[in-house]
Amino acid sequence: IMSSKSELWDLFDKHFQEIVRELSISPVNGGNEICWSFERIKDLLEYNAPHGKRTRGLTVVAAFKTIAGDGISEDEMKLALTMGWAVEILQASFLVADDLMDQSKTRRGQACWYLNPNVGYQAVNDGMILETCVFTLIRQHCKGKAFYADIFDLFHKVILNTLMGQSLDMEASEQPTVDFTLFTETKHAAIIKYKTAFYSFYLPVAIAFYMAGINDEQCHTAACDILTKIGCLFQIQDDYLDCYGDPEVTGKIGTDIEDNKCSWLIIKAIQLATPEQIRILQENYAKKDPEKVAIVKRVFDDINIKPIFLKHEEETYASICDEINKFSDPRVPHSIFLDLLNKIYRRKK
Ligand code: GPP
Ligand code: MG
Ligand code: MG
Ligand code: MG
Repeated sequence: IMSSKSELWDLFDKHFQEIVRELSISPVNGGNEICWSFERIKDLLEYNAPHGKRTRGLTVVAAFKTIAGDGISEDEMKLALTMGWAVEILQASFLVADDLMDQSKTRRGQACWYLNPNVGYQAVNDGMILETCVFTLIRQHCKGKAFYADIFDLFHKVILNTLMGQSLDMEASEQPTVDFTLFTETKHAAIIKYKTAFYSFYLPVAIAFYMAGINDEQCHTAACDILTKIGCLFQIQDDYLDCYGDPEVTGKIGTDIEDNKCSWLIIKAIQLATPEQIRILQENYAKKDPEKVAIVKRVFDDINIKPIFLKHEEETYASICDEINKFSDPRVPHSIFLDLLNKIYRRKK
């Protein structure tokens, strides 16, 4: 039916209003005495769900179309759009909580949700409300279908992985002192895989697989392996953009240096720095002072971290391409992986 990417975007965009309507009507969720509270969900959703790149949500729809082929019904298409929004709303729930934890200022070009005067720490509850919206959508739209249990379990497992990854990210950064011995490549690899890769790359494709009847462990494991590798590259880019991205383009202002994050840049810097540079990093990392942040960035520049990142990105891209070429399952065209990889390669936002 649709061919161009912008048509899919428009269709996805239009579907959001239906999602908002459904989730903010109290009879679906509970009694009328609490309806004012459900009206608030409308604001919560509209502020936090639709302003991103929508890569994750659109991936559900695009992957489902690719696997299921031209024979998909209008109902199936609608369900794919709904599940796409479920993933975008899950992402919104993570971001609302993450921005509070990271003390960020902006997200997607607007103030972080928790910074709104009538929100504050209520953002904790709002993040959890958004998460339950995901399960409302799954229940309302998938109950009774063959893949209901698989999709339900999938979300549950992926959310757990993400929370464990976020926990590791926070554990490393909430140290009272700067201790670079805690920042190892192994720990960084675990953090990025768990906090980002599963929900951002495996989840959307796995939903499409289940909807299309692909539920064997072998195929899911093989796809998950490739998709989490794409996800790790994506988070390494995110770490890089935190320092070198243009906030006008990314829509967010970096906080990793201030927050004592175990990010790809500091891991590389520790590996390449001279003892004197290590001393400077130790003295200036994890401080809210903009001058100290600038000193850390200067050390990054001095070790030429930009070209090192670009080389890493290029090599990782090539190695993931190799892995995709080795994937062989007649039900799953390589374009599902390649489109995603090409979409993120050399991204600026
Ligand atoms: C990215 O970390 C990971 C997430 C936003 C998901 C984990 C959040 C939970 C609450 C489980 P990040 O802090 O580097 O992202 P960003 O740079 O977008 O703030
Ligand atoms: Mg953050
Ligand atoms: Mg974070
Ligand atoms: Mg980041």
